[in-house]
Amino acid sequence: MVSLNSYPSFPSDCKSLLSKHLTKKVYEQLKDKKTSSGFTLAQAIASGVENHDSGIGVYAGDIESYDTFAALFDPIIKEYHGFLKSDSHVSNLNANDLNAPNPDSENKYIVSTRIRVGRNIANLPLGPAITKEQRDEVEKQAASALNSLEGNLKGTYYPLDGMKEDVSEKLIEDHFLFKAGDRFLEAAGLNRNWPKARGIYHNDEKTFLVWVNEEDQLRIISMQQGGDIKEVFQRLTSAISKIEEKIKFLYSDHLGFITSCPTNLGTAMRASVHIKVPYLSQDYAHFEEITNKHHLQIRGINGEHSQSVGSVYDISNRRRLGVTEVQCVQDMYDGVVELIKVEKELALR
Ligand code: ADP
Ligand code: IOM
Repeated sequence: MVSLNSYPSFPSDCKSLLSKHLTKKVYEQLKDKKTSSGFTLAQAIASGVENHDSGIGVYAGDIESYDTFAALFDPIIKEYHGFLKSDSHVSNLNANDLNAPNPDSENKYIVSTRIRVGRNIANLPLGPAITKEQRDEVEKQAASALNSLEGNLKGTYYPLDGMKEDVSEKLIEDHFLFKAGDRFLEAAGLNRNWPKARGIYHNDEKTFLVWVNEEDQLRIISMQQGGDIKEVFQRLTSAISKIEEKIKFLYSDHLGFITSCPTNLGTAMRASVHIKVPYLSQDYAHFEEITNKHHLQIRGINGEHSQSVGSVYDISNRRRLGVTEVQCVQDMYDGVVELIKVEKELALR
C-alpha cells in the first residue's frame, strides 16, 4: 500500500507535470481524499514521486479519480492537451476523412507505422486500482471478444503467464510486445500480480495486435512496415468497431475514452512512425521546431523513455483529447511530410 506522510519534494531539474502542478495548496486539499474504489492521492502520484524523470507522473485509478483529484488532474490535462474544463471531446474514426497518401513510397525514411488506442472496460476500476479478480475478468472478456474476430483480424491470444522467455524477448525486440518490469508502471501499481492476466493477441502477420492488462486494460494496435498510414488507420478503425460489438468501454462526454494516464484521455490514440532522419537529428533544435509545430512528440525506438538508435526516431501525435482520431493521425502525417522534405534538403547540401 502506497502511503505519503508529507508533501513530496522534487529535485530542481525535475520536469514532470506532477512536480509543477502538485503545489502545497493542492496537496493539502487532496491528501485525505479517496474515490469509491479506495484510490488515494498517494497512489495517484506514486509513479512521479518515485521516478523524477517521469513526463507526467500521475495515474488515475478509476473514472472518479478525474473528479476527486481534479485540482491536480485538470491543470495537467490543460497543459498537456490544451483542453479546458469547458471544452468537450469529439470523435471521428472515419478513415475517408484522412488525407494521407504514402509520403515515402520508396521506403527511404519511414521504417514502420503503428497506431494504437487505449481502452478500459466500463464499470471496472482502471489498472492502478483493479483487483486481481477484476483483472482476470478483463482478460476473460478480452480473449473471448478477440477470439471471435475474423478475416485479417483473426488471430490467437497468448497469455504472458507461461510464455517462454525467448518468445517474449523476441516479441519485445520486434516492437510487438510491452516490456516487463517498467519502473514507471511498477510504482503506479500497474504491475501487481505480474504476469497473471497479461497477454497479447495477434494475427499471423502481426499487423493487428492487442495488449491485455498493461498500462490500460486493452491497447488495440495496427502496425506494418513502411508508410501507408491510411491502411494502418483503416485496419485499426475496423477492429475497434468489431471489438465494440462485444465490449462496452469506459467513456465520458467530457473526457472521451478514459485511460489510466491523463495523456491518453480522449481518443487514447498514439499514431507513430519510426523514421530515419540522420541529417535533421544532428540539428535537434530544428528537428523539435518542426515536431512542435505539428503537435508531435519525439521518442526513442524502444518505447516511451527509450533512446534513438541509428538516427531512427518514433514520431507521434502529442494531443489526444479535444481533437478527433482523424486529426491525431493527420497531425502526425503532416509533420512527417515536413520532416521528410527537410531531411531531403539537408542531404543535398
Ligand atoms: P505506446 O505506444 O503504447 O504508448 P510505447 O511508446 O512504449 O507505448 O511503445 C510500445 C512499443 O511499440 C515499443 O516497442 C515501440 O518500439 C513500438 N512502436 C511504437 N511505434 C512504432 C512504430 N511506428 N513502428 C514500430 N514499432 C513501434
Ligand atoms: N503514459 C505514461 N506511461 N507516461 C506519460 C508516463 C510518464 O512519463 O509520466
